Amino acid sequence: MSINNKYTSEQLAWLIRRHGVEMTHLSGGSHIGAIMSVADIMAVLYADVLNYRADAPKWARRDRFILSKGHAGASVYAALAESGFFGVDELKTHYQNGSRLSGHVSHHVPGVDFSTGSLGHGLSAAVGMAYAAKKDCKTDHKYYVVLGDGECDEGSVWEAALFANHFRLNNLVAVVDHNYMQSLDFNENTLELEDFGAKWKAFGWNVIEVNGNNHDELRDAFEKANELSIEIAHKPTVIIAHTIKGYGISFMQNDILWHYRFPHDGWEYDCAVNELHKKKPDGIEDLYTPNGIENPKLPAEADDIYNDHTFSYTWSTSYPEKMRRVDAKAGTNEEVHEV
Ligand SMILES: Cc1ncc(C[n+]2csc(CCOP(=O)(O)OP(=O)(O)O)c2C)c(N)n1
Ligand SMILES: [Mg+2]
Repeated sequence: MSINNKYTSEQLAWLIRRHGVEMTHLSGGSHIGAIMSVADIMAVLYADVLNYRADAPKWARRDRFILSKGHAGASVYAALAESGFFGVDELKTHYQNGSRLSGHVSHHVPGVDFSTGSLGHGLSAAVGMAYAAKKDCKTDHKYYVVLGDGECDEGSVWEAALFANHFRLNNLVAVVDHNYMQSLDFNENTLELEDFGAKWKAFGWNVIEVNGNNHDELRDAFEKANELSIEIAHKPTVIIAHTIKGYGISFMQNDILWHYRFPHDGWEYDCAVNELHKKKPDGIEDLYTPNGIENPKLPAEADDIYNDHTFSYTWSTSYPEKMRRVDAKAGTNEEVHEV
């Protein structure tokens, strides 16, 4: 059973993924890969970690949450709607003219504390809020922020990290969705990040590394973050959540194409929906296609599926072979984490 939600985290993660497919499909909006990658983190947060009241979004004791990788806004909108902050039907308006559910995260939406989308700002904002709460001796809530790993190319992230350690912000937990990719390429072909955990450690943070598509590991990590923030010199904690971009739909996994591409009418939408239906947990309903799609269009021989669309794939020698994850078809999270 979940702690804070009528859904378990597994149910909520499925719903976030299903809404994510529909919302990007209907709007022709981007970032489905980023939504799928972060869905499990969002689900565990809203089912088991964050303290909130859907009927009172500004409740003073709520845990504050910032999705700093605001391009995955559909994931937080879906989590909020399914947690009771507003009606699930409204999700269909995402990215449409006049909708408050803008493509990137908007604070006009109930349950959202800070607008994001321009990368590199969420941690700084959370650090400022956490610092203010400490100064005001408010210890009845915490501050959570989820960043992208490519986002950590932004210098402001590291200035905020320095500040958080210096002021011993043990009321702050950052999670990095470490999917090894950003918008056009692997991180390592853009700006080298590794040894990522060592970098956070050097900035003074407690560091926990987990499989970010595994709910038990995530739950344990959040629990451990609570313990560490008190035990270890009152430091902030970062959870480095190793994920797969596009996780949950085989032809989207580890394929940079799906950062910007949306599931088009035809086999892309049909296969995405049917793949999700094969793993649908009991006790939840699919609002859009309750029984999946009966006669799904399948990709034809000539369709561009399972190809690697990362332009640097053929020339990069710096990226470890196992990290390339080119075999999205066979890839599972477990295999990837053998590295
Ligand atoms: C300041 C800024 N520069 C560029 C962009 C365009 N942009 C949107 S998503 C993205 C890649 C983000 O990669 P990452 O943080 O790893 O997130 P992921 O999609 O992999 O979860 C970029 C560069 C932006 N939103 N903000
Ligand atoms: Mg990334």
